[in-house]
Amino acid sequence: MRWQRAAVAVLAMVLAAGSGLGLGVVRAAAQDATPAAMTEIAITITATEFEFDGPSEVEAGLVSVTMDNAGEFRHHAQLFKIDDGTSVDDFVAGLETGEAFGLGTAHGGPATVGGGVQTTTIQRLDAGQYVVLCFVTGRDGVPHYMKGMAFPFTVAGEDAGAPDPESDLDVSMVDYQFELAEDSFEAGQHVWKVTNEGDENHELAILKLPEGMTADAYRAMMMAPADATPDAAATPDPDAPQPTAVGGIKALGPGLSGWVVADLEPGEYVAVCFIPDENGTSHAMLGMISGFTVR
Ligand SMILES: [Cu+2]
Repeated sequence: MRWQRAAVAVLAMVLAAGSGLGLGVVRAAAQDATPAAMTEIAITITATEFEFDGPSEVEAGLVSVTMDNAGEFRHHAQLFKIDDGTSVDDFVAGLETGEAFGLGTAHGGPATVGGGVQTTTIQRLDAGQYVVLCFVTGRDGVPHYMKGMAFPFTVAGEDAGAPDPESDLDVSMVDYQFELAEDSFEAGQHVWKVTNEGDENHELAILKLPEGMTADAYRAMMMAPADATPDAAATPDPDAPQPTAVGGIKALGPGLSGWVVADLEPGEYVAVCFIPDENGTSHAMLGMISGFTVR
């Protein structure tokens, strides 16, 4: 409840900044220990079917990004920094062929959650042109970014050099596995520092497994070839309880770190990377599924 109110307050500040200063640089003051207040610069991106809304200009530095999924479908907010000399339109057009991935750098952002859920990640953004994208794909096979969920914003100014957020769980991602410092921890808010130490883009999606499903069972389900589609864990029995996407951090380029502010209830979970390799094989199928327990 406190979290929701704070996010509304941040959104109000965003709107106030937008109306008072034209499309001014957004800077929210830290107020309490809510996820958005862990950094001096905080933005909220609202996801609905099928668009994003958020500030068009953000101050450079350590930025907390809260995605408010105000829609009914699952959405995420993948940040990309677009290389100088490439337009947002050209970048988005190049996503279909994969060409775009050579024209920008994956910079994290909140991973998939269901409708009505807010989720926060923190990442260091330097000046440049960015775009937020949702790659979630419905039954029609059309990714949401092609339906309008591609939102450009610019980052301006110099990174003031705020220290990294304090984290209590470190995860490194390599090609192709997760290395979790701990695989069992207590419920409540934790800050995960996620670092890509591999040579490819990786993400850390957090899925809560349904009662009775183990990480091994989830892995076996994903390995069933026809069912392993990105961001849609299918099972042979369509009525069987499904894992629930509860956040995490979207793809980070090699060498980058991001922070996940996770508040998980007790249960069995998996960390999964659904990014495809050059042959289109999900990293999940190459080993990027790690089980963990929240007590
Ligand atoms: Cu990966």
